[in-house]
Amino acid sequence: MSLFSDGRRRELENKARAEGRLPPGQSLTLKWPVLHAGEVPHFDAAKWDFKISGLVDAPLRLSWEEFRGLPQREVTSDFHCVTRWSRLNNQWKGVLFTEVMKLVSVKTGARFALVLAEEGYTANVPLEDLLRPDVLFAFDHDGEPLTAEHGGPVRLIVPQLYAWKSVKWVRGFTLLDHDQLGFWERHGYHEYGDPWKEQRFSSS
Ligand SMILES: Nc1nc2c(c(=O)[nH]1)N[C@H]1C(S)=C(S)[C@@H](COP(=O)(O)O)O[C@H]1N2
Ligand SMILES: [Mo]
Repeated sequence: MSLFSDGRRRELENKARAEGRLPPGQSLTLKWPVLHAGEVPHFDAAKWDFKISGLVDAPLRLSWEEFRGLPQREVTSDFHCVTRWSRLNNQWKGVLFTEVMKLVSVKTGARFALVLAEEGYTANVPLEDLLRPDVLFAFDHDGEPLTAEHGGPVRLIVPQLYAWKSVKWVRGFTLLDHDQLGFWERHGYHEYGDPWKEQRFSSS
């Protein structure tokens, strides 16, 4: 990185810190690192589906065309990775989590979701967190379709939690009455992951 661009980065970082936009222990990146376990999966629209299961009156399965055809919204939010970088003001476009929830009838007792992705990646998130108005299944980032390495064609975005909860290549979720640990959470990451409380690792 050139001295000029790092000077600019540090200037913006100080501003973000002063405005309370940077959680503790995070530094600002103007780039967008790529981070995931395993390979970038191959996308085949004909085989792709989105499934909602668990504590719903009837399980739901949507094809790519059906999912893609749901009403879309734009949301701007910040993205905080547990490896200590934050990327601010990301413009996401996609289907709000609450929009998808209009298609199912949730059974009483549903309190957690296990979000499911290609290749067996999972992340657990309380249902209450997913119902926030800025949580969405994003197709676009900063006006461009998401690249495959960033989770395209569609990824979940949960801005208020560390980015490992923002599941790339998402394929659905299961609603549960208890918290079931996902991939990183089983490997020692915090079960909730609030960046403002630095909930990076599990204490147990
Ligand atoms: N399916 C899947 N989603 C994932 C991951 C992964 O390994 N697999 N890694 C998570 C982590 S740790 C981070 S920081 C973000 C990174 O997203 P990015 O590569 O677009 O920056 O994706 C999250 N979503
Ligand atoms: Mo991460």
